[in-house]
Parts: sequence; C-alpha cells; structure tokens
Amino acid sequence: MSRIARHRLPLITLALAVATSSGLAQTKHYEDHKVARIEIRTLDQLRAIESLEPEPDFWTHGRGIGVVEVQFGPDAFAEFEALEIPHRVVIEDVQALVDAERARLAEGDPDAAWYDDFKTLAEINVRVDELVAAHPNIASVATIGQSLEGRDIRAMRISGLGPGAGRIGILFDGCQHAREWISPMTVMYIAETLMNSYGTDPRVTALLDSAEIFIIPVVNTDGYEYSWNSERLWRKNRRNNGDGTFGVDLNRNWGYQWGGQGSSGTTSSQIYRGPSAFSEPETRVVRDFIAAHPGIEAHIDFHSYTQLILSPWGYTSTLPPNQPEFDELNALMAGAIAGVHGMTYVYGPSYTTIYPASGVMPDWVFGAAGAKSWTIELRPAGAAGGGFAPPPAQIIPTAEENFEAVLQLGARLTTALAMSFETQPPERIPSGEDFSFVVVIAEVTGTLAPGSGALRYRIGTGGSFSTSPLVSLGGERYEATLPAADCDSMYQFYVEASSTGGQTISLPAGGSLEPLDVLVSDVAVTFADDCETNAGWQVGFPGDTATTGIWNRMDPEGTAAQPEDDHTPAPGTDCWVTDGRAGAGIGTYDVDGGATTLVSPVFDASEPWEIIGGEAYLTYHRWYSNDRGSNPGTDSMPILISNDGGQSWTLLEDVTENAGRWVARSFKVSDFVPPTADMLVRFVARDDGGGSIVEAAIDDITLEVFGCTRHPADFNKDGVLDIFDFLAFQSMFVQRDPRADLDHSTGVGVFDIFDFLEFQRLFVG
Ligand code: 0X9
Ligand code: ZN
Repeated sequence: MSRIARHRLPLITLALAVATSSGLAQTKHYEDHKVARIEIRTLDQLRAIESLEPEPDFWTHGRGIGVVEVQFGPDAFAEFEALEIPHRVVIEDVQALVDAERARLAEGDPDAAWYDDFKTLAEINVRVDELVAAHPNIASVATIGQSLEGRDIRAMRISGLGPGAGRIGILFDGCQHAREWISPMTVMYIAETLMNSYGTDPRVTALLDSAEIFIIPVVNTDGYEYSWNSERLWRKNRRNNGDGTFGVDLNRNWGYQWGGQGSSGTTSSQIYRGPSAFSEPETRVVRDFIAAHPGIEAHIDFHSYTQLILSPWGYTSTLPPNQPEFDELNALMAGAIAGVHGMTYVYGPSYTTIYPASGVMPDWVFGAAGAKSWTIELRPAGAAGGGFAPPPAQIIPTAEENFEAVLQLGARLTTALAMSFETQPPERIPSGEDFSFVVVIAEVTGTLAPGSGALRYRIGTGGSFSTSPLVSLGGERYEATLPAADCDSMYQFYVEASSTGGQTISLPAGGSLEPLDVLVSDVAVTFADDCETNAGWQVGFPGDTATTGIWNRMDPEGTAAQPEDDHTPAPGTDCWVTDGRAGAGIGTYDVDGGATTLVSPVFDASEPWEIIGGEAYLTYHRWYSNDRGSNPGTDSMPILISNDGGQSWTLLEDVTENAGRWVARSFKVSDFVPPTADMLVRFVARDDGGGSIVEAAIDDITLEVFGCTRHPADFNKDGVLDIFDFLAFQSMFVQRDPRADLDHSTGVGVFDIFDFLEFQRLFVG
C-alpha cells in the first residue's frame, strides 16, 4: 500500500455533501412502516412472513427459530397481524425515526464534537485527511480502489516508530452495509485514538510498535452515500441488477463457500449474493488489498446492530480447528467491552450464535487469507434502541468499548511471551533459608531470549533491585529463588523475561512499579486440626433447636449443596459437616428447625516462648450453601470467637457466601479479641428461613503465630541481647521456671550452675 497521503477529495462526494447539508428531503420511503420484534416458533411461521408482499425487511438477518426484528410496510403489516404470531411493535413509525434523525443532522450544532453525530462520506474523508496530516510519521492513507459508481475506497495505515521487523497486520473495516452508520464512526474513533495516544498511552504505543493497523472506514461507499441521500435503510451496494432491482449484499459476495446457506439468488433480496463470487468491485478491491498484505493476521468487520462478537464460520456449523483460540479471544473481547460501560455482547461462532450466512467477509478472510477474523455487531442491542439509527449519544460509548476490545485483542496477538506463577507466591516466607517458586513462561508468538529470565528483588520499598537468574526446570517451567533473609524484613520482587524480538514482559505486569511484597517471618503452629479424629470438639450449645442436619464428623456424601470430599488432601477423608449423609433428596439431611452449633476445643493463641513479635492468625476452611430450595438466601452461618473459654463471644464473620466449594478464611485474632491461651471458635449453622436448604462444613483449622524466632538467650523477648536478659533468666531460675532449666546434663528439673553456664554459652553465641 502506498504510504503517501492523498488529500484530494473526490468531486462527486463534495457535491453530494452539499446536497445533504442543504437538507434536501429524501423521498418518504417508510410511511406507516413499523418494526416488530417477533418470536418465531416454527419454520412455517418464518415462511409465512417471508412470503408476504412486498417482502418485509429483516433488520436482523437471522432467519430461523428465535427472535427476529422485521420492518413491515402498512399492507404487509396487516397481513402479518392476521398470522397471529406473538410479537411486539418496537418502532411504531419508521419514517418518523428517519425524519427526526434527518432534521437533527440538517440542523447541526456548530459546537458539536466530531463524534457527537453521524458523518457523511465526505466528512469522513476530510477527517481522515486531517488525521493523517496531523500524524504524518505514524499514519498514512491510500485509495485502494473504486466502487461501482467510481467513489474512492480508502484505507488508513497506522504503525509506530519502533523497529519494523516482525510486525503483524490487523485490519478493521466498517460499512459493508450502507445503513449501519455507527460502524464507520467506530472504526474512525479507533483510528483516531490510536494516532492520538501513540507515545503517551503505553498500551497503544506497545501495540503500534508491534503491529500495523489498517482501517477502511467505508467499504460500501456508494451504498453509504445512497443511504444518506435517498433511502436511509439501504443495505446493499448500488449494482443495477438489470431487472428493475438494485444492489448486491457485499457481505454475501465474498468468494469462500459463496452461494451457500443464508444467501439468496433473488436479485430483490436484501441478502442477494450477486451473480458470482466477487462480482462486485467493492469486494474485489478489499480482497486485493488483503491479498497484497499477507502480514494481516487478524481482522474485524464492523456491522450493526445487536451487540455480538462472531467468529467463523458463517457458512457451516462445523467448528474451525482452532476453536479454543477463538473461544478465548471472543471472551477476551467481550470482557474488554463489558469492562468499559458494562455492555453485554453475546459471542460465539457465527453460524450457531446467530444464523448461517455464506459468502461473508470473515469466512473469506479466515478461510482463504488465513487471518483470524470476526464480525462485530455494534450497539444497540435491538430495534427498540434505534436499530440502524441509534441516538447519536451512543456513538462515543460504542466506540470506546470497541476500542478497548481491539486494544486487548491486539495486545494478546502481539504478545511474544506470557508469564505466570505456577502457584501464587505466599505472603510470608520463612527466615534464614532460600525460597524458591516456579514461573511458567509460554512462548505465545515469540521466542524467549536465552538467559533473559530474571528475578528482580530488593529488601524494603526503596533502592535498586538485585537480580537472580531464572533456572530452567525443563519445558516452560523456571525456578526463581529469593536468597535467605533475616526475619521481619520485607522483600519486593518481580520477574522479567525478554523475547528474541526485544519485547520485555514482567510479572506482575507493572514490573518494578508494582512489585509483589513478601514478608520474611517465622511461624509457630499452636493448633492444627485436620478433623480426621475428634480433637475435642463439641456439638450443641444452649439455644440449639435444629431437628436435622446436626453437626457430625464424617466423610461427606456429595449433594448439590454439600461437598463430596473434605478439604484435607488425601488420605484425609473427614470433616465436620451438618449431617454428611446425602439422603433421598437435597433437603433430607440439611439443617431444619433452627440452629446446630459446633464448638472447638480450647486452643492457645498467646505468643509462644520461641516467637517474638508474634501475631496470631486463625484459619479455617468452610463450605456453606444456602442458595437451593424454595426459599434460598434467607439464612446465614455466624462464626464466633472467644478468648475466655467460652464465657463471651465476638463475631468473626456471618457467612452468606454460597461458594459451592471450600473457602479458606484467615483472621488476625487481635483484630477481634486479645489473644489468650483460652480460645474457642464456634460455628452456628441454622435454618430460620423455613424451606431453605442449609448445608455447612468445616475442615483444616489452624492457629499460627507469625513472628520471629527468639534468640535462645533473649529471655525478656525484646529482640536485643543485654544485661536484662540475664536478669530475666535469673528471676526465672529462682522461680524454678522450666524454661530456665537450660542444661540437662545433671538431670531434667535440676537447677544448678550448669544452667548458668549454658545461658552464658547461648548469650555469647
Ligand atoms: O448478515 C450479515 O451480513 C451480518 N449481520 S447484519 O445485520 N449487519 O447484516 C452478520 C454476518 C455474520 N456472519 C454470519 N452470520 N454468518
Ligand atoms: Zn451488516
């Protein structure tokens, strides 16, 4: 493609633009036309609608069982009503919608921004020229051919200034269908935002430095002009079919499986495929452009409306061999869109997600040109939202959400390497020993540069990062090692790797700007119960009235509300559960008739002698289900903690989360009550709602005290060795405290000079 920008405007478009802005009235084509949303239940119903005279215009081109939106002229609508097919009129007066849009456009608003309303072909061409002129180093435009009536079809190229080798091509086009006015606006916005954000937005910069983006704002230039100047709801190109009808559906004219299901050989049809594949200059021009750019690896054909993301194929329900890849990328784009304004775009293979259509552009681009290709149907979701003529306030949000989709798609397709933790590194690691974890580096589109994998770490939040190389474990697995550090220090770290093409990626993605924190600390476990035996738990508490679902300890029998397995890894089998039997039905052994309480044995949360600066954490694994049955979500499971042997209780959490799996919860005891040696925890499963299914289970309960291991001579536990440790030792010695019985050579419990000598030995160290 020529990189030379062309600023010349075709005279014909200028002339038409003048006609448009002077408010030249269109003929009233749609007087008394309505759009109905119809639920088609049988193919007979469909045939009946299709055979009405004149044939109604399917705004949704899906012709099958399901919901369709159809525009009827007055006579056809009367006949349609006689068919008594369930429907709802969503646009009462199509002509009024078109007139209102036209009046608004004719009036204009001199202060309006460009994306505040739809734009003519001439206005789009001017904007393209201005944009390219403003960004000459990264953007260019070329005329890639002419339409049937001789209008230019133009393509922009946008690419960054980084080293050129190996960049992939990505193509976006709009307006194969004349009336889908929001599609050129969307691709123009994408082009413009890419140009304006290069060098400032790191995501755009990265994309443009590893891809060249091609954008064809209007494929069907004749049809688009015609839609502005004559018939607002024109869809096809302007081919004179020679029989009094006009137009070929360009999106049925592509030469891959041309002529099949979901296209028509009838010239008057809105989905007329043309006399042969690529019979139309518009499809030929774009085909040749794609063929001339073999670097194009991905493409999106923008249409409207119904909010869909459609991957190949259109002509068959057979899935492409790389369907998992399409599944991932479809979901990626839908998620990106939802993240911007919360809009839902349904996604999936074209044929099954909406309907069969043959000779569509993405089938050719994927099947013949070998590039991943999609149709995106933009806003609105239905004709009730304006159909092909949505309120102009929809332009910007539609464009924004689709910009995010193409940006994320582009990032995904240009990523050389992908890095992840095999398991998320812990928040705490032990002191005094190296700590290793496994990083997985996948070569997505690139190759890992040998030796480039590195762990970067520092102690504290300032200063420079040190480097330790990743060690290959074979395949995609690499070992990263943090060197041993003193207790109570905090590490910050991230992992980095580069591709042979020079792309560097970090994990977490922000690298040195958002490193992970890990605290170096020791731990004393003072209570650990895997519930494989009864460690002293008690079932029952004053006020319990439950009649079924009483807590017991067993290997649970799975139901829709109760786990099949305990939490402890094999060979563990048992947990505490609100009657672990499955029973005849889901409601047989669930909790009924009030509360059943499980009370733990006493455990010690006080600071162990060997730990200083200790913080006690209680951890348990819980299962809770209250989202089944006739009255779901009406109950909860309070979990309470006591530090005085059960005299007083404080709420830890009131569980309502129906996770459907084991959930680990950890609590810092001092956030609730001062830790003591007299701790209890109590689980209250109850059915107060009536009719609802309540199931709960508890497993793997631990009390861990995190802190630093005491120096053996630090007898007053203040972290320093001095005379006060000797005094503390001496006073404990005098009290015959077993902890002062440091020497056992003369017998356990014998307090003598040898204990003093041992203290001295430890102190000196
Ligand atoms: O029918 C079309 O060409 C597209 N829909 S539109 O309403 N904009 O006309 C969708 C084509 C998607 N591909 C398949 N359904 N196979
Ligand atoms: Zn379309």
